[in-house]
Amino acid sequence: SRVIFSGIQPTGTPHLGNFLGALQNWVRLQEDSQPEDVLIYSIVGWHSLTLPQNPHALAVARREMLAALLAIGLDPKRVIIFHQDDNPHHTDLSWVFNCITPVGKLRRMTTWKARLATSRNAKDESEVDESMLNTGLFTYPVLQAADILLYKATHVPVGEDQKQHIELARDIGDNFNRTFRDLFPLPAYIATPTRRVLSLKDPTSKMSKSSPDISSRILLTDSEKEIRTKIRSAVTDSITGVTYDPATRPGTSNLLSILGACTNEEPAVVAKRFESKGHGDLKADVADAVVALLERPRTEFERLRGEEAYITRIAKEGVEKAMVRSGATMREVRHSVGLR
Ligand code: AQP
Repeated sequence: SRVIFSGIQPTGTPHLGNFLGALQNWVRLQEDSQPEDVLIYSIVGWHSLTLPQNPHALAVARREMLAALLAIGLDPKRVIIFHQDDNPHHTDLSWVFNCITPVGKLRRMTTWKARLATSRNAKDESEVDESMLNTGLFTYPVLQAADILLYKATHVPVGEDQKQHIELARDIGDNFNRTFRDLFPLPAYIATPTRRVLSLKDPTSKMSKSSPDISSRILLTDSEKEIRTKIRSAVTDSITGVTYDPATRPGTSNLLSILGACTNEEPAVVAKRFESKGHGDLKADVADAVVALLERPRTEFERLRGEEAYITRIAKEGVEKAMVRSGATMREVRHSVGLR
């Protein structure tokens, strides 16, 4: 039997990248699961504090993220959905893990290196000083390891950008097992068919909730009109014709992989259909496909976001189920380290 764990930060409305890179797969796993499998999906509020958040906006996004997870088709009768910050065991285990994780290992995380580089716009990473970045950003992957291992997860479906963090979680679990006792199965990363969805405005970086440019991403809640406008204004290139070449034509290739994700085809195969056509035709087809893909989640979300009492009840039932499992693990952990 499998224990599947994944999480998403309540840092804003989920976008097409979150949906194709992670959330759609969460639903597929629910549909394909066996009765003995356990699926646990968490809204990881503690993680979102690593970057400055507007407290009011965070509170709204936190509640709406739960509505969004239900809107995409996750069924709280079949999977555990809960707020990480409702369950104190996550920070408890994260502390234990902090105490067995070398600083050098965290310095090697590419997400940390990227933060360092952008914070100083530095060319040479070795010259950057860390004094301006908060400690939470640095130890974030340790908290993520705790999220996963707390439930003794065996499989973790996340976007490609998170792969190195799953390897770290395996490392930390292995370290605990060898230092204390064999407690944690080592989790495997589950790849999603769609890898990285890129920003519509800067196709060298990923589509992201926290980008200040709202037209760089398509939200799960966007209307048909908004989706069409955003895709029409997506940055491509001035080369005639359509070919799939992510290195030299990132914008065009991003549109091809979005369309391929919707039609279940390889982007290079999609490109063949547009050989004698132009960017305008491609964008029109991408827009049609995305509108169709997001139609149901969007209407469901509009319906659910107003159902406050229902959302609150689902959150409460979810964390109760989660804590039965995490409580058992924390008793074992405390026993193992000597804090009984
Ligand atoms: N552009 C993307 N393409 C494919 N997958 C993506 N994911 C995020 N962006 C893309 C995947 O979505 C899941 C949830 O992500 P998260 O909320 O935990 O944080 P993130 O990866 O940092 O996502 P964002 O949208 O960029 O949020 P902010 O701007 O707040 O940091 C993960 O499985 C992730 O891989």
